[in-house]
Amino acid sequence: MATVYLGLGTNIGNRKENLTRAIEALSLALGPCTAQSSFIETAPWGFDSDNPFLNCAVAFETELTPLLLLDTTEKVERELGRTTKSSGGVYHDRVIDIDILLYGSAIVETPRLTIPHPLMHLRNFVLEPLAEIAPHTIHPKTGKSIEQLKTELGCSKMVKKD
Ligand code: PH2
Ligand code: MG
Ligand code: MG
Repeated sequence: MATVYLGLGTNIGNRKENLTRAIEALSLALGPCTAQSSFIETAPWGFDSDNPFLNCAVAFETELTPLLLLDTTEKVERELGRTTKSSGGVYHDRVIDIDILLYGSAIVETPRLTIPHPLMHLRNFVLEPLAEIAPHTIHPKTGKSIEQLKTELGCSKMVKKD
């Protein structure tokens, strides 16, 4: 059994409903969500858009391998209506994005999947909600806690939405 942390984001449609529906669908596939951060409004990072994001972080316990977990998160993204995938650092507005941030203390480097998420330590919209539910969890690549990574990145102004 591994504790996995997922980062969820949405910037079109009813964003609160999108996050809630994604968490429900993930719970059906994986079992109960064991921790959930608040929903945080964040500015689009890495691309220009008029549509602000709602982000959150959640935890699950799972027996699935990392790649089977990725199949599951991608299936839930499709079920919720996601049609495009961002690649090569080119981002688009999206109904839902579910990223695997951490899988226990595993380091996974395959063409399809990299864990820890390769950009998580650079993103306030990930570290802020993740620090609410896993402040002392160690990022296995840097050896630093989530709280420490968040402090080092510096916090931008974020608005809690629930
Ligand atoms: N996701 C991205 C790119 N930029 N910005 C915010 N604020 N929130 C996101 O979830 C997000 C982003 C790529 O997946
Ligand atoms: Mg993403
Ligand atoms: Mg993604």
